[in-house]
Amino acid sequence: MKTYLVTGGAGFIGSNYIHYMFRKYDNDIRIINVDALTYAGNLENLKDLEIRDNYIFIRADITDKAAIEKIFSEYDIDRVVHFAAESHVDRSIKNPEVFVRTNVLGTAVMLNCARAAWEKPDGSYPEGKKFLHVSTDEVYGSLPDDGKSYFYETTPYQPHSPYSASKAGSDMLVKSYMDTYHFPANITNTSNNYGPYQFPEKLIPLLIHNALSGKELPVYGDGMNVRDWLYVDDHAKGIDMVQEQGRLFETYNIGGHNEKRNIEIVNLVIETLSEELDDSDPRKKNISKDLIRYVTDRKGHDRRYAIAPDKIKAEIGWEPETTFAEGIRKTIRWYLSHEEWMQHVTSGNYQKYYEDMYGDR
Ligand code: NAD
Ligand code: TDX
Repeated sequence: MKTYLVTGGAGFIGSNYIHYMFRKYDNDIRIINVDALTYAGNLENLKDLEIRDNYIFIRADITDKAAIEKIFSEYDIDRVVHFAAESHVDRSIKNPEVFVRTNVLGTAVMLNCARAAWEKPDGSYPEGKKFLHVSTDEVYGSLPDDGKSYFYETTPYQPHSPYSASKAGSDMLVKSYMDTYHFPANITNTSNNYGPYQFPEKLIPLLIHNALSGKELPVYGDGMNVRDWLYVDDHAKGIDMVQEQGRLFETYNIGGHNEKRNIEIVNLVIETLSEELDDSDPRKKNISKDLIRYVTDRKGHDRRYAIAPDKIKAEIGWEPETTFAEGIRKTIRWYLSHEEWMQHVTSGNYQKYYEDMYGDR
């Protein structure tokens, strides 16, 4: 039985990945989820897994070297899947330091502890020990709005936001461990994910939450920025396939040629929500394009992201399975049937966050 150490497993992608892995491997794996439970970490996402003997949650900060060392000494870890990060670009513009701390220092601690636990005296590593670093396409910077240029694994790094700069720093550290210590790792750079359990600071759940509450839908700038959307389960599958079938030391871009302008997303969310709500639902009458409000643009707003997933397709055979029309409907249905989840995450501090972020836009 393989033992996985998953960092950031209480967040959006991490929790979807853990669910995916138990659906796929059931009792053939053990997962240790290490998460500091910041505002973005939510154990409600994993509630149904608590009865499992092969699921362990440990609350720890990845920058806490002693805590991470202890986990490696107590468990014989085969796989690390490293999600834990500060992940929201707007927050990074307001408060960059915490991004450097968690994303750069935290990754250094994870790498160091894994290396200390795994490396043999001759500098080699036991068969089967693998570290996968989950990163973003934002490290590559912004593409021209031409609909035909793409991010490849060989595209030079040109991050613009403090978030993407900190992720680029973490990627470079992983690369340095591979080059210097022959450390057994992979990096995945992925486009915008969407799906269940995403915190409503990110575009799609924010739109769903605001529309259902009859609140304005803030669109940054001209709404024509392009993002390349990937359903989170397809990402989870890609991560597992890279770790099991990919070549060690390689980077793989994960994305599915699903480019949309932000305003298209806004319109699609409005249309799909209207279709999904019963005519008798009082929220339905508020949901219309009248809610759209163009607001001050994000500073340094990258114009276009688009991944070329050629390498992962050719080498590993991964392709996304969920079309955007299908994925957005599934996502909206999930939020409509998890109103309590949304209420819990939007009470308290979320109100203050929203006021700070959008109050003066
Ligand atoms: P998220 O913000 O939803 O979750 C992050 C998780 O990390 C939370 O559970 C949080 O509690 C935990 N965490 C934060 N700081 C920590 C610390 N110091 N120690 C331990 N745990 C800590 O993020 P997400 O959207 O699920 O993203 C996961 C990873 O995927 C990140 O590395 C992100 O850069 C990357 N990524 C995200 C997207 C996306 O569209 N969301 C796309 C590409 C890559
Ligand atoms: O209120 C909003 N209005 C708006 O127009 C918000 C929150 C966003 N936007 C725009 C900004 C972006 O062009 O929508 C687009 C998507 O924004 P986010 O959901 O904040 O995602 P993005 O900045 O593209 O970054 C996401 O994808 C890459 C994740 O948050 C990152 O963690 C990941 O690395």
